Amino acid sequence: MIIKSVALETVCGITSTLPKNTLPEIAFAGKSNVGKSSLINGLMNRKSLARTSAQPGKTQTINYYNINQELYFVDLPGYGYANASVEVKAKWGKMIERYLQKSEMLKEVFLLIDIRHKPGANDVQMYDWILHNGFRPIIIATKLDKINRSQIQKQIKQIKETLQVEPGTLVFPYSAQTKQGRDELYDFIDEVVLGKKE
Ligand SMILES: Nc1nc2c(ncn2[C@@H]2O[C@H](COP(=O)(O)OP(=O)(O)O)[C@@H](O)[C@H]2O)c(=O)[nH]1
Ligand SMILES: [Mg+2]
Repeated sequence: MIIKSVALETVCGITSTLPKNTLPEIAFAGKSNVGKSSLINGLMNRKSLARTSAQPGKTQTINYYNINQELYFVDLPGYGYANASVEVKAKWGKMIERYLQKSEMLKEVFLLIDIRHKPGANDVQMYDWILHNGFRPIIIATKLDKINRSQIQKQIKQIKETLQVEPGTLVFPYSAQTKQGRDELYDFIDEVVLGKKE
């Protein structure tokens, strides 16, 4: 995949109607601070179009990035930040649920997990939620540069076991710092989402 154009096309608030897109969508979900914005920026080849860590959890919006007029990257609001109120959490839940249920062009959902840590209860819940809405979550294990090479397989195994993933579930390790793993993600998007062969 070669990035020719990117644009933040739609920002959806809590109550806004979701856009009726005609291009395929790929969604990115994960805990706040897991590296979602950094991954999206990395994939888009932009330093900061997707905002990184300004005020985690402040903006509860769904952001649609139009990539090459070919597909959308959809940045879902993060979860799990410590001081979110019950009200904010409930709104978040409704918003994600609506997105997963109503998005007719949604093809794949990526779930980001920090490669250093055992997934938490929130992550397990998100995984199950994606699954129950008819998608097979694809795991991206972020912050790959923060662990030793010798730890990678052990950490991936822990992630798979904790989430109790379906057999054959794909796990892509990724580093926003070195961009390691990016080509594998581009290939996956090309082949599975866009149906292109090399
Ligand atoms: N070393 C390293 N830091 C990362 C990586 N990805 C994200 N970060 C850092 O982790 C913090 C949170 O990243 P961000 O992309 O804003 O996370 P988000 O809340 O999930 O969107 C920022 O300080 C990033 O620079 C990575 O792959 N490696
Ligand atoms: Mg972010």
